Amino acid sequence: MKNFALIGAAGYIAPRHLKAIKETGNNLVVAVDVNDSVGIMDSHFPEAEFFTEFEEFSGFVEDLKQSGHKLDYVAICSPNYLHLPHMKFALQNGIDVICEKPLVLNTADLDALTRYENEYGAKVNSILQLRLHPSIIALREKVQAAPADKVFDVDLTYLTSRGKWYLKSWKGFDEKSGGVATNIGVHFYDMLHFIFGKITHNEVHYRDEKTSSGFLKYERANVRWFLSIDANHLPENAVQGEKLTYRSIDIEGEELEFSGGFTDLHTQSYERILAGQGYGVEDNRAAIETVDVMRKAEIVRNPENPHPLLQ
Ligand code: NAD
Ligand code: HP7
Repeated sequence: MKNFALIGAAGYIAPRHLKAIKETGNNLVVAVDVNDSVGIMDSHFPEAEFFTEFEEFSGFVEDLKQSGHKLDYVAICSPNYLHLPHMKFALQNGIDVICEKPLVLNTADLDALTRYENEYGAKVNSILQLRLHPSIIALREKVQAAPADKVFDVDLTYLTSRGKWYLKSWKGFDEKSGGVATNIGVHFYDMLHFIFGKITHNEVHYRDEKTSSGFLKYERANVRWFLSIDANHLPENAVQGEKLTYRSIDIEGEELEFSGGFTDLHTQSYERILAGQGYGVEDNRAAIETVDVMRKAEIVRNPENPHPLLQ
């Protein structure tokens, strides 16, 4: 049984980590969050220690280490801009990391992580759950079975509506979340790289606080993409879940809708990590570089390859 700490226990995604720790037969020793709405912990680990001050948390973790009970993993569910310092804290204590996406905001931060891994002998693992989605795996196999010189024409539409709260939270501030293409898009840029190979071209056609669109070339695909958290863009056949989403990949007229099937992917991610097969720093590089470039890119006016929703 492995011993865990959790950073960001009061947030939206933390319950999926609590569930994954429990379902993989492991133990939560301690959690920290600046917000104390963490009653959810009782459903999984009623005995766990909890702190609202990072200093108290870090003292506790260091004491455990000195008493010969070093933690095995620190799971990180804090806001994106805090991933890097929180990962450094774990690595410096020789503890492996399981960190939410985006692993870091800037490409250069990946090199810092590698330095810390080497210096302290601990490993970074990330949550790239779309790589475990059955529809995505099937598509990857289909692409790999096609003639090697086949380049697919792809339209990717990723619509996931959010209320007014989103822009008022840390997610609405570029310096904290990286903006919508980083915070939400990073999943599908990683997925596109996973399916279609190396990225060779990256242009941005539109960018505001709720919506972003552009054109990407990979070894095996040309992709017109459109991402929005604005409900006004949703089509009539959007999937009605807790709210409306529409996640679709159109490959030369054949549509793959992949709005469902997300629920257990965190537990599967943990299973892989615990088996030593986690996605590490370098697995994240392509998508982190993609969003890093997108944040700084000049907008292409009158593009040759606009996504249909932009026309
Ligand atoms: P959230 O705002 O709901 O939760 C973040 C939590 O971190 C909050 O409870 C906040 O109080 C806490 N926090 C802030 N500063 C802290 C600090 N210094 N120390 C300790 N805790 C601190 O956000 P969320 O949606 O849960 O997102 C958390 C992370 O998970 C982000 O990196 C996000 O990108 C990622 N995420 C991933 C998925 C996915 O599909 N894999 C889904 C949602 C969020
Ligand atoms: N929701 C909340 O209640 N709180 C939140 O903070 C977020 C959502 P989905 P996920 O918005 O930051 C996606 O669209 O897939 C509500 C991204 N993941 O299915 O869980 C929401 O309003 C993730 O990287 O959200 O998360 C819905 O009612 C990104 O950080 C419901 O939860 C996150 O949005 C489900 O909404 C975000 C993927 O796209 C795979």
